[in-house]
Amino acid sequence: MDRLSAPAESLARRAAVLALAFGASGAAAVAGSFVVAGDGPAFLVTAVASTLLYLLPDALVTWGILTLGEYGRPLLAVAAAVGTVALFAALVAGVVRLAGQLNRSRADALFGAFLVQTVAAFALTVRPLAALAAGAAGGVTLAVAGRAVTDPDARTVPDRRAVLRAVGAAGAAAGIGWLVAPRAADLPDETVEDEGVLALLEAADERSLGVPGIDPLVSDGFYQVDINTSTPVVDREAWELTVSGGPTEFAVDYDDLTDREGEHRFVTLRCVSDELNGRTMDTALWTGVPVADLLAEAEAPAECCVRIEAHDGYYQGFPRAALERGFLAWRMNGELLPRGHGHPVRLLIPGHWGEINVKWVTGIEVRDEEVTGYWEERGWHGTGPVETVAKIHAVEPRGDGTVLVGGHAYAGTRGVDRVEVSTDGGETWTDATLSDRLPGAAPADGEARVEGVAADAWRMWRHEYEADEPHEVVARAVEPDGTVQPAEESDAFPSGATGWVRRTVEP
Ligand SMILES: Nc1nc2c(c(=O)[nH]1)N[C@H]1C(S)=C(S)[C@@H](COP(=O)(O)O)O[C@H]1N2
Ligand SMILES: [Mo]
Repeated sequence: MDRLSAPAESLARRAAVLALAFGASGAAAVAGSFVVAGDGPAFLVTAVASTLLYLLPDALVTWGILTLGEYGRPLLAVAAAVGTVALFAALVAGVVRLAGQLNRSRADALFGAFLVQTVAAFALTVRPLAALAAGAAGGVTLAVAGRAVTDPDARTVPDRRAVLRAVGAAGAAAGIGWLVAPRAADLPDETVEDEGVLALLEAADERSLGVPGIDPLVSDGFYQVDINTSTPVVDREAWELTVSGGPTEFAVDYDDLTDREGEHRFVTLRCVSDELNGRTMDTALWTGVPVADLLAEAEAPAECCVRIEAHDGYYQGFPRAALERGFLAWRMNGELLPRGHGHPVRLLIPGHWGEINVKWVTGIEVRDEEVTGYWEERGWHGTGPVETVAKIHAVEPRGDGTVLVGGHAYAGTRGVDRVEVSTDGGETWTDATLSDRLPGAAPADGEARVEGVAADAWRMWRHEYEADEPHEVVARAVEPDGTVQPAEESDAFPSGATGWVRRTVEP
């Protein structure tokens, strides 16, 4: 064997073994924090993901939202997990090296590793217990890896068993985490057999047009968009909504609110980041009370503007007039409002982009000047009324010379009166079949054009026609006053996508 290559080879081996052992220590720190924190805000990966989201340039976050869509969240989680393990591995590697340079003992090196991981975890999460668990798991993993890994004086190459022991320790921490980590308790099943709700859901079912591949009038799965890397868990017993800005501060708790007789409204939500033919638009039947009642009780002064606050640190500002037509909801399709959609109580603002429909709402403050919201500080303009859209989510050449197309159309509280379809790229137009309007309560000021009709809900459309050549199908919605959905195309950023949806059909 070549004499010269032997030391170089063992150096490389030593480096590789050390990297694996330190990596295992970093992974164990992550697992240790999971044991105590579970999938909550004290979990290291969640904290790193939130920090990343906070530090990343706004343009990059916006790009991520628009191009990654629903994959953005899991990708961020994976990147944060890898980054956290690497960070905590690098920290212990640095400490062990430093201990060697300072001629400290192995015990000092181990204690230093424990300390640096605990302090780093505390800095990221501000939770002492979860931070201690992270440092302890990381330190123990390093200790079991053996003398050759941590003894600053050791010149020997750690054997393969050192890595196996370290990986085993990290695996054990992960296993314990999987078994004992706290999980948010399921919401109690308090679905009430409310006749009003049942009748409305049945009406929605009956009025849905059967179009294969698209949701009925009440969405099967409601999209979720928020700034959180783990869904907030808010205890409804401790929850309170304060209304401030008036002579006296006013507060309601969950029982105060839900003891009131709730009304049921069908409301559609659409995120301002929704692409023209995107899928972040859905409809549910919500149970709650008008915000106007609460504002009156709180004797809120007649100022122009409001700032809304939420449990997750999210905030929004918009004109008070919009809030006056708003709704505070605690049920969704008859069930308790799910955690992901704002449990225990969320705000619904008719006809406006999703972002001001604040979930986990905790505060309403009346102000005498405009307030800038979370997304507006990041370049979006999403506090206003929605743009009109007719989506084309079903395109079905039937194979017998006919084609079925269909989708949902939404124009906020302006309402959809007709949907027109063109099968020649926009030359000629035909009226599509439209679902009957959904019934139910309307916003407080009677913005609904027709009494007893949901003022802020989408409609479904479908159209069947004959075609045997490839062609382009186009759809556009028309409002009751004759306003046609604008043809001019613009991107979702910053104030919502516009234009007509076009799809190529090959029968
Ligand atoms: N507290 C809070 N409320 C929030 C958000 C948030 O991040 N935090 N996101 C808003 C955005 S951008 C949208 S589009 C809607 C989405 O509501 P959903 O998740 O119930 O569909 O919630 C809004 N309310
Ligand atoms: Mo949104």
